[in-house]
Amino acid sequence: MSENNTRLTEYGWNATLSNTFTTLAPPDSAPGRVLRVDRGRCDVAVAGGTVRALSGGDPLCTGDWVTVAEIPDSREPEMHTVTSILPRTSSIVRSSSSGKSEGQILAANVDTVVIATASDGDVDLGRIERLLALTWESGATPVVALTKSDAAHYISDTLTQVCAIAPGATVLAVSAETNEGMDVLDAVLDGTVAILGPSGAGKSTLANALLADTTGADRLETGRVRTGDGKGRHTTVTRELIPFSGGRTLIDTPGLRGVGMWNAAEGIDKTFPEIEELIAECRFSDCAHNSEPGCAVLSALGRGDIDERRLASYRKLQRENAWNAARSDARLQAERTREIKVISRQLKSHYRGRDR
Ligand SMILES: Nc1nc2c(ncn2[C@@H]2O[C@H](COP(=O)(O)OP(=O)(O)O)[C@@H](O)[C@H]2O)c(=O)[nH]1
Ligand SMILES: [Mg+2]
Ligand SMILES: [Zn+2]
Repeated sequence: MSENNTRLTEYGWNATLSNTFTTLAPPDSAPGRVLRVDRGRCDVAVAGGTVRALSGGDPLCTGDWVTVAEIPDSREPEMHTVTSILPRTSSIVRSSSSGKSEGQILAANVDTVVIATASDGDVDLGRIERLLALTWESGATPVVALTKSDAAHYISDTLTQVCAIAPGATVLAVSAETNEGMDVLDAVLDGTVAILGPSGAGKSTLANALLADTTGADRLETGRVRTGDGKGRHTTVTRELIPFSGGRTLIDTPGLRGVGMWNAAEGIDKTFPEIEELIAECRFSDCAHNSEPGCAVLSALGRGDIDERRLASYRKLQRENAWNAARSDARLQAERTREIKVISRQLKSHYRGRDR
């Protein structure tokens, strides 16, 4: 690793990335990490500081490792362009609402996802399962944080309930107010950490608490109503990557209103292992678990071995995943048909020109 890349180690630069860079980098480009993306531009941390760059052709997202090159004689001084994206170790993808045939990448190269859920009100188990499926699918490790434990009435019941629906994941009760559970949370966070959850879950407050050692002051705007300047509520609008203690980085995200399943079959299976195991025992390999004879899922349900709510949640995510896959297949098909038409038109005019 070259000496002048030490600043990049704060952002997670390591020997593996260094090797990849040496192998894949276009000439005259430097390595960097995308901190945030806005309107075709991005902020990229490079060895010498942070530069603005044009995003280039492929969709980029916060957390991407890229190569950049300075644009000579650019009207904007020191404007760079992204020349390539290094292979991602993980990517958090949801179905895009924009009607494209691809999913939308929320963040790349994330090691740990904190699923923030406020524990001071009703806990939406289905939403936690949805975010678990998204996280398992991404390749990152999920940690469920039940936030605002200082304001919760039945925190131990909630903990038990959430542990039961999050097999394989760490579940913690935390409070940024009293610091309960914060040291344990800090200890289980590894590498690049993304905090996901609905608006008001306490994501930015949690991020500020984790960053406090590094930045000394609140770095991110939270939903706290500011009394001094009467400016009211401030909420996170962009995804931004910030370095913090132990060579880790943190991505605070805006509240996600919808997180549709996208190519998440494996993630869904990993979220519902008890259902997944049963499916292998169904008599028919294409069993829909509705009324088929020899259905292991239905008999387990009848015996009370699996939870009806879990099964409904599983079905909902499966249906959504299948629907998005079919929709994207249809779009891809339409795009391909369009391309073929264009090509055959070009061929026709080519031959017409030749025959003349
Ligand atoms: N009592 C209590 N309130 C909290 C805690 N963490 C966050 N809050 C409050 O929850 C609201 C939303 O917090 P914020 O971090 O902006 O949520 P975000 O939208 O997920 O980023 C704010 O009013 C916070 O003050 C906590 O640990 N305890
Ligand atoms: Mg926020
Ligand atoms: Zn079945």
